[in-house]
Amino acid sequence: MFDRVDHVGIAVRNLDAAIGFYEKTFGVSLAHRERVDEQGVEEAMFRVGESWIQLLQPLGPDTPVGKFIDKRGEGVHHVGYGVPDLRKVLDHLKEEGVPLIDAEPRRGSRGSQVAFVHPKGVGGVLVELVQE
Ligand code: MC0
Repeated sequence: MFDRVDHVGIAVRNLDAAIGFYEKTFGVSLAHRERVDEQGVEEAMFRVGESWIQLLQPLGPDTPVGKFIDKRGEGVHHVGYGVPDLRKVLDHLKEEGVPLIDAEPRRGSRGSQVAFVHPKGVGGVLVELVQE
């Protein structure tokens, strides 16, 4: 059902500072930067093998990542899994009774289709399903 770890999303307060840290410390180069207003974030992506590290700065306090940082501080925010057929996976999760944040696919970054699964159904881990 999942065919890869697409990305790990990491909540940061200051995107420019975090990009600088990742480049200098881990020797990775910025591959993509995008503001996604629908999700209330600006993101920066680094390629690592077939996966991405995604740094997320909230666009304001009343956004998913803004609220997360207020409550828990910076850190791992979600895991994104690549799926070949997002609708099929959503139908399967509905049948399994797993609580979904998005019952239907919506627009993610890089032109992808995404849907989030509620952390209360996944042992406290926010999961994003990504179809490129
Ligand atoms: C909140 N909670 C989390 C969490 N965010 N648990 C694990 N991981 C997270 N990231 C927990 C809180 O601690 C709390 O637990 C409960 O969920 C309710 O939290 P809340 O602060 O009251 O917030 P809600 O309920 O308003 O919203 C939480 C929810 C929301 C996960 C539903 O953040 C959401 O819809 N997220 C999906 C969209 C998203 O995250 N977008 C930003 C990434 P307790 O135990 O205290 O009840 S955008 C992105 O990633 C894009 C650009 C992309 O890749 O394409």
